[in-house]
Amino acid sequence: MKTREEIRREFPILQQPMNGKRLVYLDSAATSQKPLPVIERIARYYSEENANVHRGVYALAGRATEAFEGAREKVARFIGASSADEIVFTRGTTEGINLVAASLGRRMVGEGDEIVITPMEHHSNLIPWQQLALAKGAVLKYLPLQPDGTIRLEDAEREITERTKIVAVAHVSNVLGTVNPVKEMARIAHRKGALIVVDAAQSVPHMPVDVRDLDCDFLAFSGHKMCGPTGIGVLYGKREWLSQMEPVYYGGEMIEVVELYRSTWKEAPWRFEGGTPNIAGAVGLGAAVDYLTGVGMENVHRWEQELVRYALDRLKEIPEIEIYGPGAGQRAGLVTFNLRGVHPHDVATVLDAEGVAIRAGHHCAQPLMRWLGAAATARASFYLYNTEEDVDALIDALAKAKEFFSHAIG
Ligand code: C6P
Repeated sequence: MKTREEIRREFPILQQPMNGKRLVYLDSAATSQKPLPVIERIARYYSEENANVHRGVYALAGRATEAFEGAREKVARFIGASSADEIVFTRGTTEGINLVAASLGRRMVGEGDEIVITPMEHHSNLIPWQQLALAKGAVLKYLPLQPDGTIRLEDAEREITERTKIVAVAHVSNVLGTVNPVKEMARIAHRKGALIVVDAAQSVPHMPVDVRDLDCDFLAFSGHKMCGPTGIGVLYGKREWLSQMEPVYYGGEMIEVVELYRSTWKEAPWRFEGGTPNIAGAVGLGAAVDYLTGVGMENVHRWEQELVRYALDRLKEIPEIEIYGPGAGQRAGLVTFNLRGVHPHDVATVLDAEGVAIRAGHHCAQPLMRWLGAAATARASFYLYNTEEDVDALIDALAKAKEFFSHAIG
């Protein structure tokens, strides 16, 4: 097994100093850094394989198609899908969820039907359902949040009813770090005749995820948060759903026969991939999957759990810090917090001067910010290349911020 330092060395960007300090990158929930094998694979694609896919009859086009479809198979294996046909390449989580809402959602949700979500959803898994409910006269229901930022299955049992058509939930909250019981929620949804859409943007990169074990109907995630490039993501969908869904984007690549006044579509997943896809992105994502599989997702998860426990412990050394979200047992590898009396942007600016990169803002979860009673928060998020030394650097920098803003903290 590779050591933490060996892994860190595989990420070229982390080798450079930042503001004269060792770069401590604690914003992987926003986007992860990329290891050399992924960067090299994308370069090799453009150096040796680049052509458009699915249409060329020449050898180079065959190579590009093989690389592209090979990546689809890698992704399918990575998340335990039954077959590569259940993997739709998208631009990212946002596009995947919008696709389900715009295609299946528009068809199956009617007036008075219910869509059940939670207040901890990222805007990407909130607005598509909100707008669908508005367009259809459907009821958007929110499961209540407990004070520690978790949801209870008994509430799901009560709120998901025979009128519920869709349950949409984050596997892991990007703000609270809460790991939601999606497997149990899938069981409840199915028992009531609803389907479940899982926003896995913050889970697939960090823990083993098996879609057949979860028994979710759809699951969306982004390549750029899991060591892959930006602009590529995945929508997993059970074949029984994908095969009956209408396309959302019309154009090249997705058709079977086009006549003057009607057209027919390719099978899923290609019918959802209108236009030239992000071929290099998919190939890079395939390389990211290989890389993470090489490290082992169990190892990634275990390491992040250790780091987050360590961070939660050390943050207690600064009593002026308020931490949001559940305890270490039900929390993924991120910590959201505020330094009392100080705007998180100011905290992040002081940390930046120390080479520590964290995110500050509303994290695309404005309803959740209102629930927390905070205009914004700071967030440190961990990945496989972070070390305890990084957490120590965070704590040291926070101690400096506390010192610097002591007048405001009082
Ligand atoms: N969250 C964060 O810093 P895209 O932008 O489509 O790759 O992913 C959207 C998305 C959806 N769901 C969850 C739970 C997410 O965390 C994100 C992205 C980033 O928290 C950017 S706001």
